[in-house]
Amino acid sequence: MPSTPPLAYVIAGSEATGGAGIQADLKTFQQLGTYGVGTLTCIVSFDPENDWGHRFVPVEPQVIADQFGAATATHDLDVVKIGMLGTPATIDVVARSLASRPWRHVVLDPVLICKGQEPGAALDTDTALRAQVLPLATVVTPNLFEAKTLAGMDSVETVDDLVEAARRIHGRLGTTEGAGDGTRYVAAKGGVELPGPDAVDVLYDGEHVTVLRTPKVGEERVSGAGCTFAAAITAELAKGTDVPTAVRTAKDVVTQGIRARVAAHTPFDTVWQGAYAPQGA
Ligand code: PXL
Repeated sequence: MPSTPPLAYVIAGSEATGGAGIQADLKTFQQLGTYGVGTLTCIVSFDPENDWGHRFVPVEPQVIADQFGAATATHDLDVVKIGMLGTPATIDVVARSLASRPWRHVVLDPVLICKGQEPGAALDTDTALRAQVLPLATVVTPNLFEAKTLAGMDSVETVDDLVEAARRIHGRLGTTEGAGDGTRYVAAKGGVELPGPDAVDVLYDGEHVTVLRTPKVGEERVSGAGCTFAAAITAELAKGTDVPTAVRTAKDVVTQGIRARVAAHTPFDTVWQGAYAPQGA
């Protein structure tokens, strides 16, 4: 008998070492008991000869559209994560594809700058992301830098600043159309970037602020944490969980994945999604 696992879809870039990008997304989907489907937007290859800088190659817009067509014709997909897009042309085709059908949830990880891209090109990309994709998101998961940029703030240095950034970003999200009950959420990640003993994230739904804290695991950033967080939210939503519960589970997945992080020859370690087990299980 064929089975019908929950389906989780991701539109994101490849990060060739396996630590971040669609590789991290699909591992997270699998670990959380969902069937992963992926559309590739770009290929990032870190350069071991050049301080692990990012070499970035976009996928042709038509090829992105073709992948989207294949994925959506094959499966009834209604929850999608958007990861790295990288160019205005990619943002355009992804935004048009997303708008062509209804979604229960669009989880946007607003990956803004990739080391090695021209600053001018990155600015165009930020503007296009804000204008074309942000309004389609039901959940957006900026890190500190992305929160500051999307909110148009000069600095984000405290939990209060992060809450203010989340409020401002919420104002840029779309209104009721599409999403389950119409509520939109900003899950802004302080991670290790905010001072203090805890990794603090802020969830804002347009009305209520929830502050989530777990003790920091070291002070170093771990590659793939942001990708894993948004992918875990996506998988939990695909299984039918509500957003606040999905965000709590995602924080737990990332915390456990960082505790069990994978050592590598890069200057940073990477998240091990395979370590996650639901608490109490
Ligand atoms: O972690 C952000 C990220 C997302 N997607 C791709 C990446 C990276 C960072 O390197 O390469 C493809």
